[in-house]
Amino acid sequence: MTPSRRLSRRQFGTRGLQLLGVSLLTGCDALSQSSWFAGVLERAEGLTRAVQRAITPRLALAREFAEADRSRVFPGNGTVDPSEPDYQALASTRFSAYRLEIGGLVERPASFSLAELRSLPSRTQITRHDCVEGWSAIAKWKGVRLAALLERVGVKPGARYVVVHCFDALREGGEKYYESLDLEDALHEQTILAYDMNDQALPVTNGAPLRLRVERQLGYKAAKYVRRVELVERLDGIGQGKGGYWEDRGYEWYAGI
Ligand SMILES: Nc1nc2c(c(=O)[nH]1)N[C@H]1C(S)=C(S)[C@@H](COP(=O)(O)O)O[C@H]1N2
Ligand SMILES: [Mo]
Repeated sequence: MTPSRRLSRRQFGTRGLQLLGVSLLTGCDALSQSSWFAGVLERAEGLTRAVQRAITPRLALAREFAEADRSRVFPGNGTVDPSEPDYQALASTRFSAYRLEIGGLVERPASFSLAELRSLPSRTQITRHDCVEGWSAIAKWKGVRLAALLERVGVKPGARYVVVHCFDALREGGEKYYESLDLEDALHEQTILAYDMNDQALPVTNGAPLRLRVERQLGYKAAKYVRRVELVERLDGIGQGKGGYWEDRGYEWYAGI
């Protein structure tokens, strides 16, 4: 085959994968659980990520909005009230005993109360949340910059991903929600662990007391009910190995918008 024919075939393949990527956005559990579909997603994903990073500068910010753009209603999705007893106990005293743990490949494993988190460098941003199921909503988020936290504990050489472990399981007794970012997204200016939403303490529906905001990716990356942050070299030992609760069920790991 001549090089130019090979190229056009590859371009055709790219189109096809993009179309499949778009079909994922309509969200369908049965489809996303098929292993054939998961394989297609895996191949499409590297492409989405490479394309996004080629066309947007490394540190590009996601769009920020004005106060007036905020949605009057911001839905809750997935878990909206964790039933786990340890979470319920913390919630019953308005999270006064909550501590965020940070461990794994860090120099100084630590834990932080909400007051301590509030005293660290913060960021406030009004951004749009895009859920894979097809809805979007705009809210104002304030939280500690993940970069500031990582600076506190010191990232060990060899650490490549930040894993966020949550309190909730979507089904009773099921696997707990978790998500992961690479260090580039973890250190991004808009990546925060938010404790306020629209100038109020984050409500339980939307992830109290602390949720991730990672604004250049789809909503399922924005883990709610964060319990623990872990620095790791590889993702294959976490959950079922794909780097997130929904990734383990076929969604893309890099969910660039
Ligand atoms: N811990 C946890 N985080 C989660 C989820 C969840 O079920 N549990 N759902 C995800 C999905 S799919 C979306 S769209 C958003 C929903 O956030 P919201 O409830 O604030 O709208 O949270 C994400 N983070
Ligand atoms: Mo979502």
